[in-house]
Amino acid sequence: MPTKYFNKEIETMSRPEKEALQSERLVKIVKYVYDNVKPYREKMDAIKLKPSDIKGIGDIYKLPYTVKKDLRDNYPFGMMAVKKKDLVRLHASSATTGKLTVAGYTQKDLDVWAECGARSLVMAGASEESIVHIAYGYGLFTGGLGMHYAAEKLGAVSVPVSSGNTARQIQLLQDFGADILCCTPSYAIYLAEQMQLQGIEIGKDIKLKGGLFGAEAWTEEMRNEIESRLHIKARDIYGLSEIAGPGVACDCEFKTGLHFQDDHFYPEIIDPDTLEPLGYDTEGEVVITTLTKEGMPLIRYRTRDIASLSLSPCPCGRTSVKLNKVTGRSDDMLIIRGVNVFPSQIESTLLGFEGVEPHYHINVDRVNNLDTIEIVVEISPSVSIDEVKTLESMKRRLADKIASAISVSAKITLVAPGSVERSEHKAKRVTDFRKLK
Ligand code: DLL
Repeated sequence: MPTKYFNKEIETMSRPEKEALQSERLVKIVKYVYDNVKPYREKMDAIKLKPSDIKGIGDIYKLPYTVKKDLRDNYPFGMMAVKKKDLVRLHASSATTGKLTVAGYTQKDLDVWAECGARSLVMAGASEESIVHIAYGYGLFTGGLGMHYAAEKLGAVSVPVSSGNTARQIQLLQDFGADILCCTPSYAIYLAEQMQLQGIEIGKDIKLKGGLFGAEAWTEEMRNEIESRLHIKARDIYGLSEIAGPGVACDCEFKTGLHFQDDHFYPEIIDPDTLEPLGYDTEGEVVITTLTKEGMPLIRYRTRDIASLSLSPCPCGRTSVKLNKVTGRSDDMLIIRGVNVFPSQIESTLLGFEGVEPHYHINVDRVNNLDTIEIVVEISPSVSIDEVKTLESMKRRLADKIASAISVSAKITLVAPGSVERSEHKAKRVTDFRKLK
């Protein structure tokens, strides 16, 4: 069957044409951020770089990097290039401190994002005939609304179920007969398991054909599991709220890497320690420049994701640069059931909680295909380890506090003073038992 595209002209554009387009857009966006975003003007002035020094995509390395701290220091609106009246939506994700990382979008930004999502849906086999079951969370997280508008842009039917309530998800999948599923890969496996437990005949009662899975790192083995359990083709979709949600890159049926929507988002790979740009096929930190964004354009944004880029041709005919599966992060951010969690958020909650000490260890695991997080924390010497009632109440209150800080429920294990291993060097606070490589 010939490959289908959402936007054939762009998706199969020759590399020289694409580079000319990227050059033209980079020159424009650099002038735009210099004129409209004070932190960028300051960064460029500091290194005596004028917008006119950027003559094409080959000059991108001259530009300064942007990091999450820049967003935090300018929270909430200091990085926006437009007035509030021109923004139409805000999204946000966790940051290392209590503050969220905020992203603002204009209507044009949302249109571009929906277009990239629609290109991804087509890669998963969707068409305007499709029913797209969206089990990513709706809200500040970009998963739900991102895929929602993508499905509508394609002209498909979106089913905005959001996350949770698995029994209802399964019921609706049967009743509405969705052919495309969007959720985290771990939830896809969980859904399959629950369907099997209920004796549902996948393939007969469930009509799914394809799915777009992302928001967390996953392996080829996991892809095989999802494909065989749900009888579908599983595609990997990548994105981040600061740039755009799902749809920044996505893989096609040939699985040669995730096609980067590089007419709108320009990727680079750098060495996270020396910050030197690395070439193709070398793993390093993914850095992205938004080429067309109006609301919150970002120049050379350090994503902290570890992956490599490739220019090898894909039999599907798409010509974009490809992102090889993200294998990890260059910071300590954990992704638990698709939710970004920084250990520092847990630490500040523990520090503000009476009766426990800042000696803790975080265990992350995957049980029955769902991520779990356990926080082992020492009680203060003033609390008696024998007072079961007091400990139970502490555990409950702490669990509530942690859940509201990180948006994921955690198991709390209270231990006697002195039992968490001390370190003379950098404390190793997290053990991740999930096998992702
Ligand atoms: O996770 C956007 C998204 C929603 C992508 C739904 C795909 C599907 P954030 O919450 O800002 O946005 O988290 C972004 O999640 O920097 C990666 O570390 C990780 N991530 C996202 N997609 C993938 C993927 C959304 N396909 C952070 N593989 C990113 C590996 C992923 N990691």
